[in-house]
Amino acid sequence: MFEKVLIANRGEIALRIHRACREMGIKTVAVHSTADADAMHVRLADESVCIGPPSSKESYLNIPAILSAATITGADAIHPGIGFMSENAQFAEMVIEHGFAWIGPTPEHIRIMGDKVTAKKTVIAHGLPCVPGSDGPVNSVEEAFAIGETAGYPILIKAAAGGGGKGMKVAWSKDELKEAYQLARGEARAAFGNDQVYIEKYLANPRHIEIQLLGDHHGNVVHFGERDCSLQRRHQKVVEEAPSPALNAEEREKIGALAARTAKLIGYRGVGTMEFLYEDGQFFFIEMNTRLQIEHTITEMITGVDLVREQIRVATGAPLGITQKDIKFNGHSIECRINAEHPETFVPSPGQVKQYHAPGGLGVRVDSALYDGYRVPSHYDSMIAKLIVHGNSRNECLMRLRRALEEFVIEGIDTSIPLHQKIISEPDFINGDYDIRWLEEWMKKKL
Ligand code: MV4
Repeated sequence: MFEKVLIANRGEIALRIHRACREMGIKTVAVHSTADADAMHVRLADESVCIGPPSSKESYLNIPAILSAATITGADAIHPGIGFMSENAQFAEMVIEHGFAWIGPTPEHIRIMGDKVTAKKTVIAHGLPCVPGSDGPVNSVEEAFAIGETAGYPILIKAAAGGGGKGMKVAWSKDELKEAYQLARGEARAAFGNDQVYIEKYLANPRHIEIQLLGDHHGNVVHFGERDCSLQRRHQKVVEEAPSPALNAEEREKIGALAARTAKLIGYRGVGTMEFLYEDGQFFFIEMNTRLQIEHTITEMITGVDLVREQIRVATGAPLGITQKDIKFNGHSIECRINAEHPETFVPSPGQVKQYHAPGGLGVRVDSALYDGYRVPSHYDSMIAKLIVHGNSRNECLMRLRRALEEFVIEGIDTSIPLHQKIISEPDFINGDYDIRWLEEWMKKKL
C-alpha cells in the first residue's frame, strides 16, 4: 500500500480523497495556491506545499511545481482529483516517468477517450451502441452533406476534442449544414487547437445516463449501476440521482453489463464512467470520462462502496476485492451541487462565509471544504458543497432532501440552495419526469 499520497487538487474533492487516504492509513500531501493558504484541504493534510499564485494555470495546472512537491515530500503516488490534471495524459505519463504511482487509468486510455472519435470507434468495435452518424472524422462539407442524406436531419456536428458541449452545432436541415459545419470547426479550433469534427443524428429529448465502472490491473471490471445526470444547465450538472427513475431493472442490468464488458475488453483500469444518451428505451454511448466524478457520491450511497478507496487500492496493483455479484443496490440517492452564485442570475458570489451550518442526521452527507469565516476565492470553480441524501425509497430520499436543504445555513454569500428548493418542489422532478432540456426550459418559465 502507498504510504504517502499527494493530492493535486483543492476544495471538497481534495477533502474527499484525503478522507479515503486517512481511513487507509495513508499520509497525505496537500498542494495549494497562495489564494488557498487557509483552505480546509491544506489544514487537514499531513503536509502541504505552496505551488504558485492564485491563477490555476500557475498553480493547480503547474506540472513542474506539482512534481517538485511530490519529490520533496517523498510521496509514493499522485491523485489528480477531478478537473485540473485529471484527464491530462501527458501529465499522467510524467508522473509515472518520475517514479510516482498515478492514481488513474493508463495514459493511453486517457488519450483514447479524450479524442471522442477514437473513443467511439473503440467502443463500437466491442459492440456498444452509439448514435448513428459518421464513422470517423468529417473532413469536408461535402462529406457532411453525405452523412446528412443517410442519417436524416437534424444532425449534430461535434468536436473530436470536445465534451462539455463546446464546438457543438445543430443543423436542422441541409440549408443550415454548411454554416453549422464551419462554425463548429471554428469553435473547435479556438477552444482546443484541433478542428476535427464528427457528426451524429441529433437526439431531441434524451436523458443523460452514465455507468460507474471500476477495473483493476488484472483484467477485472465491475459496474456500479447508473446515475441520471439529466438535470443540468449549460452543461453543468445541477442535481444527480441514482438509480435513474427512467430505467427498469432489466435495462439497468443490460447497460451496466454491456459497459463493464466493453471496459474489460479494452483493458480499462481505475474508476471511469461511460456516458450514454437514453431516448425511447434505447441507449447510445457518447463519451467516457477517465476519472473520478463529482457525483460518484450517490453511487457510494446506494452501494455502500467507498469508490475512492477502491480507486487507490487498484492503483497499487491490488486485484479488485469485489465481484459483480457482491455489488448490491440499496435505496435511492440524490445529490444537489451547491454553488457560490446567485440562485436566479447565476452570477458568481465569492466572499466570506459568515455563518456555516451543515445539515445532518440519518441518510444525510455533506461533502464540502467550507467552514465558518472561510473566504470563497474568486479564482476557481463556484461549487462549494455537495448535499447528498440517501433514502430507502425515492420518496423518502426526496422528503429527506427537502428537510436537509431547509437546515443548510451558508450566510454571507449567495448560494444555489434556494434554486434547489424550487427544483425539488416541481411535480416533474417529483415524478422523475425530466430530460436534459428540462431545467433550462423550466428556468425560462419559472425563474
Ligand atoms: C448529443 C445531444 C443530442 N444528440 N448528441 C452535450 C455535451 C456532450 N457531452 C454531448 N452532448 C450532447 N450530445 C446527440 N447525438 C445532446 C447533448 C447535450 C447534452 C448531453 C448530456 C447532458 C446534457 C446535455 C445538454 C445539452 C446537449
